[in-house]
Amino acid sequence: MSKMKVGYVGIIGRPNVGKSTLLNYLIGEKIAITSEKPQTTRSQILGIKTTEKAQIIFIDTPGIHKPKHELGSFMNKEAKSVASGVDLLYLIVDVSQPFGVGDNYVLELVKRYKLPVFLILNKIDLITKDELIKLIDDYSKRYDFDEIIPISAFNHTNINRLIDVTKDYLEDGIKYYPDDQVVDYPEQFIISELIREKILFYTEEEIPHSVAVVIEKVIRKKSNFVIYALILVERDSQKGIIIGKQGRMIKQIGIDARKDIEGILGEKIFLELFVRVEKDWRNKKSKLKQLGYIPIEIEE
Ligand SMILES: Nc1nc2c(ncn2[C@@H]2O[C@H](COP(=O)(O)OP(=O)(O)OP(=O)(O)O)[C@@H](O)[C@H]2O)c(=O)[nH]1
Ligand SMILES: [Mg+2]
Repeated sequence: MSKMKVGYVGIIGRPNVGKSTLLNYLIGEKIAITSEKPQTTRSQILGIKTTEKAQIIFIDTPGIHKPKHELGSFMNKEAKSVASGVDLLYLIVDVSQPFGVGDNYVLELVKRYKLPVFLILNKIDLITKDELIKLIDDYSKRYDFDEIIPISAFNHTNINRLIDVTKDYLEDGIKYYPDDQVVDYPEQFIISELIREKILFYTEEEIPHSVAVVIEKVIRKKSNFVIYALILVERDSQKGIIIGKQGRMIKQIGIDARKDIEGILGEKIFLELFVRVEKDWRNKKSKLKQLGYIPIEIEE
């Protein structure tokens, strides 16, 4: 068998810096949802990239933030625990945002892991060359990063270089996954995530974060799939907003989600959406577990 570079890369950073956008481009498929709103990703998402000479397993994580409820605490644990199983970390930052307390928190965390760290300066399409040079200078004083790589996940700038340099940090080994496998999650996961993505897109303020989506039933019919999904919200008022005037909002969410889900499944589907109020679900541990947000215990 020919030699291959094989290894795990953890993608870590604050919310909204472009971690999932980068993951999708690295893998070449939409395997994680993205949005303009922070705290989109809620759990680790594994993406497998296999080429002739390498298999790199990327693990996207929720953005690290100050948690306001149990779901937020779960998301932070999920992010931090990635460090225990990877060979290399990508610390992603958004160059269009000033360095602040939150950035410092994540940086201090990453320093403790004793792993090689690539500082990835994302969204360079939003700043000038001079600004970028200054940022690289500032960041190299903060920590001795193994690599500093400016990219635009959105415009696909410099990603090939990122992949090339990554391979240099991986050991020769044997593939963990078959060549055609790109994710390790069940199809139901991405179906529920795509519905949540449309809700994130169409709603504002607290609503995007107060929503969870559960796939209740999938029925295989001769000419299509029928998918029944339940949207959980925390309050009656939120239920009203998701449904919208004369049901217009939920209809639109359904239309958009259906298109994306059909793209992924490669088949026609019929999507039935329901909304239910589940008071304060983000603070209920048993409910979180039921929804698949199962905390990983990590030793500090
Ligand atoms: N201009 C610009 N926008 C970008 C770039 N990369 C990502 N974005 C945008 O940044 C926003 C956040 O992207 P995500 O990939 O969802 O960010 P994330 O880090 O996964 O966020 P969380 O899951 O909340 O932690 C989206 O609106 C993206 O389109 C980039 O290189 N340039
Ligand atoms: Mg994300």
